[in-house]
Amino acid sequence: MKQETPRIDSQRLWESLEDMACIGALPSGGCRRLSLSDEDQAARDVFAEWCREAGCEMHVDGFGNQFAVRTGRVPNAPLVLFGSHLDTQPNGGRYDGIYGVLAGLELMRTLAVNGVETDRSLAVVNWTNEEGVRFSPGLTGSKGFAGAISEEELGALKTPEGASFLSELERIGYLGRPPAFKVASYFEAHIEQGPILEAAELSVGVVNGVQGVRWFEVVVTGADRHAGTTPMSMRADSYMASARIALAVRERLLALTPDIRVTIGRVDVKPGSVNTVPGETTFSIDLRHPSTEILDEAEALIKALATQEATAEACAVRTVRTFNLPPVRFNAGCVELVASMAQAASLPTIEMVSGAMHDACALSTVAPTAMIFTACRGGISHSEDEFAEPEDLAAGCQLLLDVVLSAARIV
Ligand code: HGY
Ligand code: MN
Ligand code: MN
Repeated sequence: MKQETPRIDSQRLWESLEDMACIGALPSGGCRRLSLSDEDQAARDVFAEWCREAGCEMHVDGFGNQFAVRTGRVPNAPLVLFGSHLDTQPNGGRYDGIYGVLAGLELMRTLAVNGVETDRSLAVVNWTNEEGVRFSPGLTGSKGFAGAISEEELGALKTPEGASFLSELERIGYLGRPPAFKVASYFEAHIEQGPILEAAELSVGVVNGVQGVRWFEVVVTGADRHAGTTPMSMRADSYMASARIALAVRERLLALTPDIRVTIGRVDVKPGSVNTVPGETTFSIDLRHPSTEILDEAEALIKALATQEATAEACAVRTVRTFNLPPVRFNAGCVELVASMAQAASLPTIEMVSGAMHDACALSTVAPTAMIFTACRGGISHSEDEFAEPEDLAAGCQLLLDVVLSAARIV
């Protein structure tokens, strides 16, 4: 007789999200838990305690990734892994990443309460430094787990103030060792962080891939000069050159294709004095699109425009690509499993490509992977205004449970 799939407890999930949001809480309702900060450590400690209470065994690997393992009937078989990240943006929301981790915990709690056994072992994971705010670029834990970070890259990973990733891991007590398990498949539940599901009045989406992401660092060099005595025609103003580059890049990339995404999120103007023409300006560019050809064309345009506009301001410029995540296609079998379990639950969905990058991108290089999206209000994320309806989060969590139970069967 087919065992009824147990139902998750929506209220318990919501309360966990609310309790977790108290750690690193900001005055306007968001969260700040930068990777490996004291707030991140506190969130990790709470997560580990909740997982132990749910009957899981905790493991930490050499990148600080936390794994809560629920042993199955066939403990040596590759396990089913699911989760996301607890670190946030500086003015982050309550759900980006956090929902995927706590939906995984709710799944473990539901199985424990109902005494459900699985063939394969299960594990919920909190990946380290998904956001890449303190330690750039992001996806550190998941890429490290996937073997995509060299010893050299790991050793060089530091905050702008010079704190090293490994020393910070040690400081918060989360420097572990490689786990012994293998992964059969990975599933990540995450808020969409975009407007598509809400506009379609859908609770959940089936994610079949992620658009490509490239980060650049642009350093514009002019000359420090007196703000009062230096005629405008005699300046090499690195900030003005940067502003010209920014506007030219946005205009020309939008002309290339309207669905490009280009963002300048960090600008550093030196010497940063009110009455000195800035001799050096450094800024970041975050470029995204589902097509590699478009990304290549856009990258060439960025470099050409940087030179053109800097030269027009008598400045020099250096544009370096610091991160490259090629477009990702998830495993067709996993995508089909998510879609079929949604259909079996009479849950209307659409298939979609993620605009945001996720730890699932790294996992997809080492295990069959797919994602589940839930709607979020106005598609707002990386903002304290981020919000998601409990019903949508519950629908996504129940779908994750149905998918994981199916993937955990050894037939
Ligand atoms: O940048 C991203 O897309 C992710 O939300 N960190
Ligand atoms: Mn995220
Ligand atoms: Mn994010």
